[in-house]
Amino acid sequence: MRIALSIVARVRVCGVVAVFACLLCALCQAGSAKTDNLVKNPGFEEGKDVPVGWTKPDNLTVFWEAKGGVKGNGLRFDTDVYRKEWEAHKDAPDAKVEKTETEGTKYNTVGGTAGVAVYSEPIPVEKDAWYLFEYDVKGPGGEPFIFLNGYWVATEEAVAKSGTKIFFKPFPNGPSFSLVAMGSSGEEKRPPVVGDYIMAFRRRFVVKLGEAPKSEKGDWRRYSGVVHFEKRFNVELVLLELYAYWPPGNYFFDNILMRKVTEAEAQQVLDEKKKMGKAANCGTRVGK
Ligand SMILES: [Ca+2]
Repeated sequence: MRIALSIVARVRVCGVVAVFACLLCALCQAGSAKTDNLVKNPGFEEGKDVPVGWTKPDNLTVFWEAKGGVKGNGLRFDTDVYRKEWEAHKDAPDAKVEKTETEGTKYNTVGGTAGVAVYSEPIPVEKDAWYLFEYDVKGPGGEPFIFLNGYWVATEEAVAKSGTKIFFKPFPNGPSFSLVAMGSSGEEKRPPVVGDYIMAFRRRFVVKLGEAPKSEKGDWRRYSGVVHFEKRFNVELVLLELYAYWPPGNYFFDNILMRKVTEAEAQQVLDEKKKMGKAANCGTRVGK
């Protein structure tokens, strides 16, 4: 509401200036206001040994790197690691490990199988609200993405009706969240208990790096998209899942944004993407 009001105020102040341009400028300013971003530590700058607000890097496939971002720190995903080595490392995550250089088809790498994922801390959302998502990503090609996983909390009634599900704990001592498939780490198959989070919504925000112009290969790109949590999904909170897989290589993430917007603002983003057509698939080049 605060954003909507501020836009109205700015439009009024702008007076004779074209209302549309004014609205855009208000949107930009709203987007840069730190407090609007619901993502904790969105640029990976905070933390001592691990980045605050994100699952712990395993230092084999996920690295928290100084200068790994568009600005300052970022996350680097190395999907060019043999799956076997990754599996072994999951059982002893604190042991130091050096990857073996891979060769051949690379279908037996993490990039060719499970992929690499990092999760945000749970972010509460409002029902029937619209949200804007943006992030920066860089990589050798392929289609890295952010999964938006929406959940509701299991009540006694829901537990009684529910069958066995796959659960995992992204953060030690935190609640369990259901998954659609095995694949990350520490999953268990069991019936839900009260307080578990049950997945009710899943949306991918993909950047098709392979479709970027050749002259821009390897550059950072920024994705923008919107989502509407319709009441029927009953989403109470979301986990953002940063994900990369094929082709095997190094992918980088930075500047993750999630912020509540009005339906009109969301529509503006959708219209802009429609205008861009297929070019929107690979996001926009950062700094352009
Ligand atoms: Ca950063």
